Amino acid sequence: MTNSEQLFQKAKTFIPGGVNSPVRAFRAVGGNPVFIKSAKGAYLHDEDGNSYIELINSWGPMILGHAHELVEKAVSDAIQQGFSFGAPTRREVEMAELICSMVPSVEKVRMVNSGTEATMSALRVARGYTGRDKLIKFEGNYHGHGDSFLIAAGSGAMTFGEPDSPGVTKGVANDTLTAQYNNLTAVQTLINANKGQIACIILEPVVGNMGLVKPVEGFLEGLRRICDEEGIILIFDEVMTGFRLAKGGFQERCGVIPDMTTMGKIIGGGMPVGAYGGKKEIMDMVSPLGPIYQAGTLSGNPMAMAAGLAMLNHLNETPSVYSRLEEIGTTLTNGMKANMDKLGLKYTINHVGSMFTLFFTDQPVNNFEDAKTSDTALFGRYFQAMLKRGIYLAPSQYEAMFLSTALTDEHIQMILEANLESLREVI
Ligand code: KE4
Repeated sequence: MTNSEQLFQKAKTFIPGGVNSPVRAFRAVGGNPVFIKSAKGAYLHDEDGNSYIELINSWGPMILGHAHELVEKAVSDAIQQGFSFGAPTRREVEMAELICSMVPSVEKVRMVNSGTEATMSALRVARGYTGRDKLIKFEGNYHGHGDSFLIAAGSGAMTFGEPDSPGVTKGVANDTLTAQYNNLTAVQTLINANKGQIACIILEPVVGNMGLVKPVEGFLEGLRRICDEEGIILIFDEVMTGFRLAKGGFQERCGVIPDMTTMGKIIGGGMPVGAYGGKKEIMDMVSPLGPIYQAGTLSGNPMAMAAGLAMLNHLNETPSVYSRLEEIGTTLTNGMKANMDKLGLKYTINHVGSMFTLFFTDQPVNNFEDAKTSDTALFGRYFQAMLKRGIYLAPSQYEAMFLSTALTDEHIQMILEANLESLREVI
């Protein structure tokens, strides 16, 4: 047995499924997960001495590559001053001011410890602000594991959602309505059937969690119009896209400004950080200023703030990061298209900036139904073939790849060579 196999065997004795987050168990692609010992730049190094050029970057945070010296220095300096105080600190003020200056929709912001905490809190604030109970989310969008978001679509506008996990109650499911992504008619139908009862609409403005799916022309603008007409809070869940697709998130790129934004991943520079923010009149409802309660022992933790500030300040001051990421994304996806065309394969590649997904389907992918036409068994074989060649992809067809500026032109060529060889092996 390899060291990873031995570790996985032992992990399953003490941790459910042997992992602390389900997707890491490789169940969607088969085989056993490799256990990572260290990472630097564009590489992961596992417990058996194998190295991988990686395209997950901790599911987004490592946009500058692993263990970037800027972040490393910030954390090592911060450690000298103590680890956690549970009291207000200078860095939290600097972080809040920086986020408000970078993200167009954010006038006030509250730090939390994960994307899940951010979306749970934003939902509570939207409900408290509007006095309404229901929310609309979209199939194929993931907003963390809060009960209100673990809801499968109901069969029609009048039928409410169904719990998507044991432990989520019918009562919770009754307040969650689900629509098809990119379908404004479906949204309007739900609103008409639940007039005056909907607190918020929450979505990923570019979806990463069904594989990458882009908003079609007019979709985001339509949601903005509908929310204005109906007094509904529009929440962009930019936990993935925030600070990645532009320094101000996708809202900076598309020009549609939500009422609230949830953030995570990059914001912590690799440390556990989330945040939610939005219009001052909404955020002023949050305790201790307002009546809506939300709290956290480690929120705004000084070491995490140091890591996040180092990363966000660099992104804010270095526009060339985003032009380089666009260049890497375009070169990589064009190269993969050329490889697939050379082999006469049917595929769809959806790409925005430093995020993309290669779908093994012959049709466009604009919603979850489309995504589910993909050949997930073929994706699993492709994933293993790429891993064998030292390329670490997201272990599911329904995830996006996340690029970093640590990828060189040589890395891109190595990935494309592995892509062609792997496709030849598995088709
Ligand atoms: P966390 O609680 O995992 O920090 O964030 C939840 C979350 C919220 N919103 C969006 C748009 C997200 O993508 C996420 C988490 N993303 C997943 C990747 N599909 C994290 C990976 C995992 O679950 O292990």
